[in-house]
Amino acid sequence: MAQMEARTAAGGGTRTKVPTNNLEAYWMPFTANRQFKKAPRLMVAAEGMYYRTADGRKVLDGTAGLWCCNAGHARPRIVEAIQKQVAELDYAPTFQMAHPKVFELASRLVTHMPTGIDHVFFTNSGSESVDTALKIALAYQRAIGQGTRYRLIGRERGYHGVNFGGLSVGGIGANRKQFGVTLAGVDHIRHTHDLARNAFSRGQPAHGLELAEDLERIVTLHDPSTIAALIVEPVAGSAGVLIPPKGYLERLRAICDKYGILLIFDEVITGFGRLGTAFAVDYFGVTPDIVVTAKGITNGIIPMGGVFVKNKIYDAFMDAPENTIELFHGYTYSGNAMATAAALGTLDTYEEEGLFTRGAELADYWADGLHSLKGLPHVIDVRNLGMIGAIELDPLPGKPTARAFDAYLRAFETGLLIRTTADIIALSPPLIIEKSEIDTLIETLRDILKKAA
Ligand code: PXG
Repeated sequence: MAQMEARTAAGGGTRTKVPTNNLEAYWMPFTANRQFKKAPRLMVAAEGMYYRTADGRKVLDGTAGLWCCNAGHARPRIVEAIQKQVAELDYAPTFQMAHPKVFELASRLVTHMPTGIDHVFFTNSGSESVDTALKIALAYQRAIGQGTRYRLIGRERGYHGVNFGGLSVGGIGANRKQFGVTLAGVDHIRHTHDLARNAFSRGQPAHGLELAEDLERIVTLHDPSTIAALIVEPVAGSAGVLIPPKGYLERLRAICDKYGILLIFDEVITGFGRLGTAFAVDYFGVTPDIVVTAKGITNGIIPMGGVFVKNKIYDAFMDAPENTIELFHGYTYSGNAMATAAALGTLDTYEEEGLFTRGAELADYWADGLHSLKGLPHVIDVRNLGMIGAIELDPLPGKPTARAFDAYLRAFETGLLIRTTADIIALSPPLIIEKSEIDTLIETLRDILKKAA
């Protein structure tokens, strides 16, 4: 505040001091700012499965924050790790030097990856992880003498963050249309959402395996010699929880192998136990070449991401003379000491509490609860996988998104945090959720949907 007063005085202008509780200065991300600021929803505390709002209400966290607090809130191991770290070593560069714990973290993380994926590059978010993965894919193709492979292929309705690489391979029109320019040399395969054939599927839908063949169309169109990599979310999250049809990811893997295309799985939401396995690679038994992660890596507490690569990729960069910087890429906070400590505390929590597999124990109960909502007004689909759930609503005529957003507001008032995208309600509770809390979540939703606009 003192700084702000000083600046105003020095400028000699007429600006008045901004009160500390003014909501105007903060330009909120992915938010209807003016609507929000008229009736703000502010969280002031969190513990376990619950948030506490500024007006003192408890809100059950049905979304693990934004798909990230997989171990719940205020977990002691993580709190202690961060507190200890800040007092011991707050920051150390990781360019041409480092701190010991970041090696410990990398070594521990790769033990949760499939055999042959033994290296991880750290970033600070999902968006940075995606762009890092795309750059590694391009540089790898050059390193192995395949420099004509410059194209990056994504999928319609895919979400890969908001930086230019991720935006380009992403397939959500609303996220792209304000910006015009995206990367050149990008194409998209078709998405797999097909309610006509798959509505109310429990787990992976039965229909749609043939949509993987759309990659063959792209290959024919552009020629394989121009394609570096395909990036997909094993389960698309942001676009409204699109679950891959049976056999689909396996087929994508086979086509990529056939043409020397790298397969990148964006596991920013599926990673760290969301499906009842450590990663989606285990759930589906499909091993990509690169695995993109973020969010749950630190339980969402300190920004961090990790890009895991197959040994053949890492090794391809290690051919040059020893004093060469192998990859001209990195962030001031890659492997940041505080994020590293948070990640180690998070990994301790996941491992000690068996949270990577807890989702598998709860998945059937979760699916039963979700599918009991079939038949409620305007519910046109219920879908689930692991500890992910989605309820798709028929949009209000002429007012897309309004019906789901109304449900979101009423859920919040009733004490339940859900997430909506278009007219789809997405659910991804912390993996520490108890069955009784699943009951509360489902019954609260049932009440809200019964009275849907
Ligand atoms: N990839 C995927 C698959 C994601 O889900 C990102 C990349 C980008 O991560 P960062 O850390 O840069 O935001 C994401 C992020 C939602 C929602 O409600 C999902 C995300 C972010 C915010 C909201 O579905 N996913």
